[in-house]
Amino acid sequence: MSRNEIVAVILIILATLGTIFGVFAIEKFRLSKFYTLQLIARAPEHGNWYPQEFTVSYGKEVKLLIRNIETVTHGFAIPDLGVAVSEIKAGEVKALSFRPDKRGTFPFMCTVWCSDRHMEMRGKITVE
Ligand SMILES: [Cu+2]
Repeated sequence: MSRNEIVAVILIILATLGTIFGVFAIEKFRLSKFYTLQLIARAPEHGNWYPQEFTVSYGKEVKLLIRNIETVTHGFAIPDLGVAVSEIKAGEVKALSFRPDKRGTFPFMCTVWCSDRHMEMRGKITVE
């Protein structure tokens, strides 16, 4: 390969990496601007909720984006705060918002029987 060809290859690699990182950066910015948090829904044997614990502010609107990256349906509920999404189908993304009116740490959980370990598909939300 000539020197020019090597330079060309390096430039192509840099342009490709730049595009990939750029897309991720935009996605991250978009999420942080419009949503408080992105929650990934997975059965316990595949990683469980991610994050499994998170903190939000009392009285301030919380916008959640729940992403079910699996091939089974999940549900979502925070009973103490009166929040529930009955079904998040495989591959589906659901947005919801609520205003926490209680301080403390509360459990959230999956509400659809999704695996043998469904009962372990739980997490904790803290309102402070
Ligand atoms: Cu589930």
